[in-house]
Amino acid sequence: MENIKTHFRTCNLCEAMCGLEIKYSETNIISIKGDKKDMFSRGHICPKAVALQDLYHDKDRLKTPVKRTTNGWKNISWEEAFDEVVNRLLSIQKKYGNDAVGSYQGNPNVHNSGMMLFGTPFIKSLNSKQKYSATSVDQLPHHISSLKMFGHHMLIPIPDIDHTSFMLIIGGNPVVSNGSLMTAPDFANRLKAIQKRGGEFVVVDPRFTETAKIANQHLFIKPGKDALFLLALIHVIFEEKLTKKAHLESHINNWKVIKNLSTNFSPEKIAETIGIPTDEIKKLARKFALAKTAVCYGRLGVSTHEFGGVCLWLVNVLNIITDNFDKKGGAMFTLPAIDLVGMATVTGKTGNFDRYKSRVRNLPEYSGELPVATLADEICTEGKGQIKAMVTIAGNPVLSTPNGKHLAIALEQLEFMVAIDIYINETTQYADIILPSTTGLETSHYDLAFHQLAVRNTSKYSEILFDKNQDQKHDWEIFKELTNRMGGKDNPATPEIMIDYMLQKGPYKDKGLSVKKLKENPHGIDLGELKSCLPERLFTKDKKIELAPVEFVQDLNRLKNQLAEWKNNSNGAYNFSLIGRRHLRSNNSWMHNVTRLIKGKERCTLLINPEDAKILNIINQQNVTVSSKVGSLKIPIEISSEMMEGVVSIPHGWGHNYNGSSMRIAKKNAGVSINDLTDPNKIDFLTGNANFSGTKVKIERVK
Ligand SMILES: Nc1nc2c(c(=O)[nH]1)N[C@H]1C(S)=C(S)[C@@H](COP(=O)(O)OP(=O)(O)OC[C@H]3O[C@@H](n4cnc5c(=O)[nH]c(N)nc54)[C@H](O)[C@@H]3O)O[C@H]1N2
Ligand SMILES: Nc1nc2c(c(=O)[nH]1)N[C@H]1C(S)=C(S)[C@@H](COP(=O)(O)OP(=O)(O)OC[C@H]3O[C@@H](n4cnc5c(=O)[nH]c(N)nc54)[C@H](O)[C@@H]3O)O[C@H]1N2
Ligand code: SF4
Ligand SMILES: [Mo]
Repeated sequence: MENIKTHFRTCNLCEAMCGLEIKYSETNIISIKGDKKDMFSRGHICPKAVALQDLYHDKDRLKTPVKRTTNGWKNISWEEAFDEVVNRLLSIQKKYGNDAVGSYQGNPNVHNSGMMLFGTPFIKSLNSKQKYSATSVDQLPHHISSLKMFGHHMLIPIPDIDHTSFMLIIGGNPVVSNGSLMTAPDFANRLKAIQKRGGEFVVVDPRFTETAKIANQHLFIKPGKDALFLLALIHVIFEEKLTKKAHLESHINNWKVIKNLSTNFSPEKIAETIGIPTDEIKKLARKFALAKTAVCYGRLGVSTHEFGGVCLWLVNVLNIITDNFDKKGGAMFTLPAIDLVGMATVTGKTGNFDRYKSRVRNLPEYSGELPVATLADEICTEGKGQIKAMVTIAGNPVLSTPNGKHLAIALEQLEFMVAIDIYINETTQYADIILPSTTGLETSHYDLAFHQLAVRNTSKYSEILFDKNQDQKHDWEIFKELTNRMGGKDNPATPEIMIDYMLQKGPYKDKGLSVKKLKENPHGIDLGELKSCLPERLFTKDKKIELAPVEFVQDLNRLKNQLAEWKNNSNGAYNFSLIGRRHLRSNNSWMHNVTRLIKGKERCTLLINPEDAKILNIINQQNVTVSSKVGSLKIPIEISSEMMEGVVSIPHGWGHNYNGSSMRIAKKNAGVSINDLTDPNKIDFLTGNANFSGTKVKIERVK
C-alpha cells in the first residue's frame, strides 16, 4: 500500500490511557498497536483499542441528526434538529419550571475532553436540579469520602503501585478492567513487578477473578460485607498496637475515634458473616501493617455497595493508620499538568454534598447532581419539579442503572427527549431527536480526568486522525450551539485553546508545557513519580485529614443494624447473591456492536459454583430463570468453581434486544440485562450510590 503514515494517540476507551501507534493510508487503518515509546503505557494495549477502527467504519453509527417519526427514524438537518430541541426544552421549562428538564451524563463524558469542557456549561444552561450521571452507579463513595476527609471531592488517593511492597485489592478486577480510579496501563505487569520486587498482592473478591489468579493470595468474601471486613482489619491493627502515625502525626484529626469505633468489630464477631475465617483476617491485618510499604485499593465492587461510603472511607483509614499515606509505596495524591483539583485554590469549588435532597425519595445531592437510582421516580411521580423532558449525553441508563426496565417505561412517558449519542440503542430509542457527535479517531483528545488519577504524572495530547465529514459535528460544537441557544454563556474558545491555556498556567508551567510542545512529543511527556504533598494539598479548613467524618461514623449504626439482620439470615427463597463481572472485550454497554469484540463463545451467562448447580440439578448451558424482588430473566448457566458458593454472576451492559436498534451486530448477540434484576431501593443510603454487590435472587430451572 502506498503512502503509509503513522499516528500516535492515547486510547480514550477506558481509564488506562494506553499509547497507540496507528499505521494508516488515507482512511484505511493498516494496524493499531501499543506505542512502545509511550513513556507511561510502554506498549501495552488491549483488544478494545484495535476496535477503534471498527467504530470509525461502523455503518450503524449515526453521523447526522435523526428524528423519530411514526414511520421510523428520519435524517434531519442540524439546523432543524437544534431548532426543535431548544424550542421543546424551553417551552417545557416555561410551562412546568426549569426542573422539568432532567439530564443524564454517561461514562464517555469523562473520556472526551470536548464533552468535559463544553458539556458542563450546557448542563448549567438548563439550570435544573434534575441532574444525573453515571457517577452514582459507580464512584460516588470515592468522591464523598475524599470531600469529607481531604476537603476536595476530586482529591482521590491513588495507590503507588510501582513502589509498594504489599497491595490489598478489594472489589476490583484490574487485570480485566485495566484499572479504575487508578490509571495504570499494563496493570497486570505492574502487579507482577510487586512480586518480582519480593512483595505480594492479595485479592478479596466473591469470585476467583483473573486478578486473583495471579495474586499471592485470594480470599472469598460474601458480597456486601466488606465494611465489616475492613473494620475487623482496623480492629486487629489497633488491638495489636500495629498502628504507625509517623510522618502524618500532626496532620490528622480524630485518631482516637477510629480506635474506639473498631472495638465493636472484632474478627471473631464478623468472620462467619463475611465468610473469611478469623485467623485469615488477623494474618492479613498483620501482614498489611508490618509490610515495608502497603496500600489498600478498593474499587467498584466495594463502591457500588450497600455500604460503599463506609468502605471507601475505611480503605483510606487503613492506609492512614499504617503510615501508608502520602508516602512512596502507599496511597498518594497526583499532581497533573492540568490540575482540576488545584484550580479550587482560585475557584473555591471543592465539591458539595447533601445541600438538598431529591424530591421523591429524599436522597442526598452531590455536587449538583442526584442519585440516578431515583431518576425513574422523578419522571413518574407527579408534582412540582417532576421531570417532563430528558437530555441524555453518552449514556445508556436503561442498561446501566438499577431496574433499567422501569426506567425504560418512564422514558417512554416523557413529553420530549433528546440524546447526544452515536447509536440508536436501548436508551436513545426513546429520544425524539438524536444528535450524534464524532468519536474516537475523528477527535482530538487530552485526558483531563485520568491524568488526575494516574500512578505517574505525565502529559500527552492526541490530535485528530481522520477529519470528520461535512455533515458531522464534534461533541463540543454541538454543546456550544445548544448552550448559546439555551441562553447560556458563550465560550468563543475551542477545546485545544482551553487545554493550551490550562497547560501553560498549570503546575508545570516552568517546563514550558503547551499543546504545541505536546504535539512535538507524540509519545507524551513524563513529569515524574507521585510525590508527598501534605498538608499543602489538603483542602480541609484546618489543613488536616479528617479521619472520622461524622456522616460516616453515624452510618456505622446502619451497619450494626444490618449486621444483626445478616446474622438472622432471613432471605427466604432469595438465597443467592448476584454480582456483576467485566470482560476484556467489552466496554460497558456500547461496544458489543463490534464483531471483533463480540465473537467467541457466549459471554452473557450466569456463573454458578458446581455445588450450587448440583443442588439445583442444573447442567452447563441450561437455561434458568433468575428472579429478584424487582424482576426476572432467563439466562444460560456456566458452571464455574471461580464462584463462591451462594454467589452468582451476570455481566452488565447486555440486553440489546431492541428492534429498531441501529446496533445490528449487538442485537444478534443480545444477552440479557442484569439491571432488570438490581433494585433501585437497595442503595448506599449514605452517599446515594447504587448497589450492585449482592442483589438477592432466586434461581429456578426452566422446564
Ligand atoms: N449491574 C451493573 N450495572 C452497572 C455497572 C456494573 O458493574 N454492574 N457498572 C456501572 C458503571 S461503572 C458505569 S461507568 C456505568 C456506565 O453507564 P452508562 O454511561 O450509562 O453506559 P455506557 O454503556 O457507558 O454508555 C455509553 C453511551 O455513550 C455512547 N457513546 C460512546 N462514545 C461516545 C462518544 O464519543 N460521543 C457520544 N456522544 N456518545 C458516545 C454509547 O453509544 C452509549 O450509548 O454502568 C454502571 N452500571
Ligand atoms: N474490559 C472492560 N474494562 C472496563 C470496563 C468494561 O466494561 N470492560 N468498564 C470500565 C469502568 S466504567 C469501570 S468503573 C471500571 C471498573 O473496574 P473494576 O473496579 O476493576 O470493576 P470490575 O471489573 O467490575 O470488578 C469489580 C470486582 O468486584 C467484585 N465484587 C462484587 N461485589 C463485591 C463485594 O461485595 N465485595 C468485594 N470485595 N468484591 C466484590 C467482582 O467480583 C469484581 O471482581 O472498569 C473499566 N474498564
Ligand atoms: S486498556 Fe483501556 S486504554 Fe488501554 S487499549 Fe484497552 S481500552 Fe484502550
Ligand atoms: Mo464506571
